[in-house]
Amino acid sequence: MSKVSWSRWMFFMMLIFVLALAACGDGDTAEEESPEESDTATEEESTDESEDATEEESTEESTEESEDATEEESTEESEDATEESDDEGAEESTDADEESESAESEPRVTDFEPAFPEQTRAPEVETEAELDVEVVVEGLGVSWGMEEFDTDRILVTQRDSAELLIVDLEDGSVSDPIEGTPEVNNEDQGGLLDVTIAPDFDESRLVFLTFSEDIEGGTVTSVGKGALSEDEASLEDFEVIFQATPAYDGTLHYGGRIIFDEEDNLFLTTGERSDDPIRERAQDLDAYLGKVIHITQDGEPVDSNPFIEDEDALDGIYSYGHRNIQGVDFHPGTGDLWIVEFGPQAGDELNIIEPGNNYGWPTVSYGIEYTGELVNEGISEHEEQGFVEPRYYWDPTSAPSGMSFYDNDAIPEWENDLFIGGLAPNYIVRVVIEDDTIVGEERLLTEEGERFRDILVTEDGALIAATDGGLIYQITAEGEGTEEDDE
Ligand SMILES: [Ca+2]
Repeated sequence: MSKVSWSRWMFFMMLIFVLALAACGDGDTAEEESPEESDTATEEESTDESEDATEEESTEESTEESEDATEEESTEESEDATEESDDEGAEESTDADEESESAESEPRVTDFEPAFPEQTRAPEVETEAELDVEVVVEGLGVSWGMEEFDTDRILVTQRDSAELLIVDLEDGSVSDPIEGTPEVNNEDQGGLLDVTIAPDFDESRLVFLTFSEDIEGGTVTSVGKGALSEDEASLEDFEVIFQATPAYDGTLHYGGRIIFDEEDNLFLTTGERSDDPIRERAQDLDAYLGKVIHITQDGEPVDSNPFIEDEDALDGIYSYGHRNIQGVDFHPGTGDLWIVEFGPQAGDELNIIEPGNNYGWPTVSYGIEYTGELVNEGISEHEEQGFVEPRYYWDPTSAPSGMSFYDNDAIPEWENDLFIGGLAPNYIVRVVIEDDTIVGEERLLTEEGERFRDILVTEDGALIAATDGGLIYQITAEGEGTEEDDE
């Protein structure tokens, strides 16, 4: 061995030694720092983006920007987390394995333990049927609510312009705005919200709308009704039948979904108006904020409501302790009323609604504040504190919006599954339920990059999804929609 090659050999040996030292150091640091790191990341994400980002869309631009930021950061986080857990040995890699089976691949935002194993991160499932995904309409605004009132023809609300439109799913045509709709406050999350039709629509022609309304003292979530004229050009004799008081000087968390029950009464969902301390009113029975409300078609409390005998409580209240309920539907198998409510940072909840129950917000939550601070004192357990446990929660957020059970057999494997629009992350969530337990989760249309605002299942079994970007998607089993063209 020559002198030159000997010194080269020594040099490489030294290099390897130094690198090995550096690697050990990294490993230790990573292990110690990982909790802190994730806290910091959480705080960073939340402070600026939080409210603007995931949920509160003050302006379209800032929303898009901050969502992108959130996505980028969380992708980086998850890569870091994966690397760390590779280095860290047995305990961590078990966690990683568990997570890889779930539809959720991003790391948790919180350290909370679920009350039961199936309460979060259900195993990933995959639709076997080949699907046709078609954009039927484009160029609309934020389409907040939809209702099929005639075969393949749907009423669609435009949140910001407060227009009510008729969309024909067969030819993609869009009507002129229907006259006679209410004045709304369309700042931030406000505007024309949900739409449904009376069970006797064929005779009464009654259309029910929810919207955010300016009244003395601020804004409220309101319900009104009017009759669709025979020529479908106007809503006649529109009148407000219910206002979810008290008014509040804010423009966030209106809730606003409505659905008819089998007795032809309405369930209305509200929000707790977001800010601290007004949000505390979700726990109060003398306020309609953060509630499920049960009213007749004239806006009167339903006789059987749980607090009708309680002199200190509002008679329309059906359940309470909710944050911002953005989706509602009846389970086709059990007949139970399910809702999805938007959590703070993580902690979005799927709940089964029973009369008189308290769902815990803002006393308990599986999420944390957008600032990264704990909610209340950071109590996640609901049942131990006397509240109803959510059937399921998301951590990190699925940013849930409108939802619909698949009450149809056109795609047999979807029967009785629940579909929920995701705003940020942008996808449709499919939830598989057995005996009120979530046993599977799937994310659909993840590549579209659209914020999915509402979901509708047509009589024919098409899954319709409306987006904030002005699109309406129609999803069918392959061949269903275009059978004649194909053969
Ligand atoms: Ca809760």
